[in-house]
Amino acid sequence: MFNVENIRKDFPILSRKVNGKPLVYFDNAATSQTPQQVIDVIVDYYSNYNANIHRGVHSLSQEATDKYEQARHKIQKHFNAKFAHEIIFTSGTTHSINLVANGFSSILKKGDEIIVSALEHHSNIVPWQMLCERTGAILKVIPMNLDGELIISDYDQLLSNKTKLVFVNHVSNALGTVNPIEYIIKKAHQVGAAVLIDGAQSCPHIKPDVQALDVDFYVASAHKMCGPTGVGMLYGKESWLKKLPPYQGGGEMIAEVTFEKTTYADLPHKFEAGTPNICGGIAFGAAIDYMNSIGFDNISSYEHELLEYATKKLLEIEGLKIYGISKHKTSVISFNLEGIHPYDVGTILDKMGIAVRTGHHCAQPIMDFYKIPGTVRASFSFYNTLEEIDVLANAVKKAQLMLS
Ligand code: 7TS
Repeated sequence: MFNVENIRKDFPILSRKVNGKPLVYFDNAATSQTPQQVIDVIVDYYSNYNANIHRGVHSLSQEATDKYEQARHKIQKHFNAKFAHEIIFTSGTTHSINLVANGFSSILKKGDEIIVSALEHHSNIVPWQMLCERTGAILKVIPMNLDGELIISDYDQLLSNKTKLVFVNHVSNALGTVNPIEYIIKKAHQVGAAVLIDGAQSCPHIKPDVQALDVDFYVASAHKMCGPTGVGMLYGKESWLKKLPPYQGGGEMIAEVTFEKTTYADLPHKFEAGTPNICGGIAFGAAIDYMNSIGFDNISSYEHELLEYATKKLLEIEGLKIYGISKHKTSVISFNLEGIHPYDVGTILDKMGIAVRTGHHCAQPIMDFYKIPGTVRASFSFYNTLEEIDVLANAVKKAQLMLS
């Protein structure tokens, strides 16, 4: 049974104070908090079996290797990948996207087209612009509407036999919109294009099935799913991962090295040069176990309740505008108070112990679309409560009084 008070006991940080007030942590889209179960795994690693992996014959190295590879299998199972070697450990979503973008340097030709959406985080824009500069490929953009949704009929128009790759996020970090990725993937495949889905903001709320989606690449970061920072994953279909060249050269990614020629290791090691974030990978597996023990159905229905309640409470405040009002949303509310800069609101909320993000959220094109400098973003997780939303709504009212 889902019991938020019991769940909160798993998160030591939630009982601390900030600026003399109980912490209300509403910056979950930036990074999630870490439960004791994951902290224990990190402490256990450094206390009991810290060793480099895939190389030592000694017992500690074997133990660390086994745990790291078990984590890969947990991630495979969670995302329903066909093979464990289709899961590449990376340092996070940004690294995963750059790995794929770099690989496509040797595939794209001048005049090929690639499609992005207007709702992206900078990390799913800039690597592709860099790819276009290197190859002469052309970047096309699926536009958005005022509700913060993609205009899908325009996507249909952009697709052609020149399209080689489509990359969109599953969920927008700035607005919380859930994009129709099933349709986007199906349509891209009809013209022979590959699809990368940025799952950084979906994976904390939704359990994606990469085989059912038939997606070519799916990427995520552990730190948004109750895991540590500095680790994430790239899922790639085996056929694509075999086709892409390695991203970085170094130890562990080779089969044989001579000064004349080097051959590369099989998947997944071909993409995992150097000593990885071993503890992070193992803790990522533990974070996935933790989230599954709560259950993604429970998580999404409870977070939906938080979203509905917060939307209602915040809209009671005169002069408050919410950006992103799609029916298909995760628990993110981006808003502004009329005539007041979001940064000022965020600063006052912090004084009251409430953590939100303010600014452009690394999604400047969305802010440009709305002609605003940024928003205040409150993003909720399954360990937040309705009472905390009351605290937020009251604090926003106070901020409005103080600032207007
Ligand atoms: N893609 C999306 C959709 C994101 O929300 C983020 C991070 C990234 C990629 C990059 O992930 P990283 O783990 O490699 O940094 N988003 C945010 C955010 O919304 N606030 O802080 C970080």
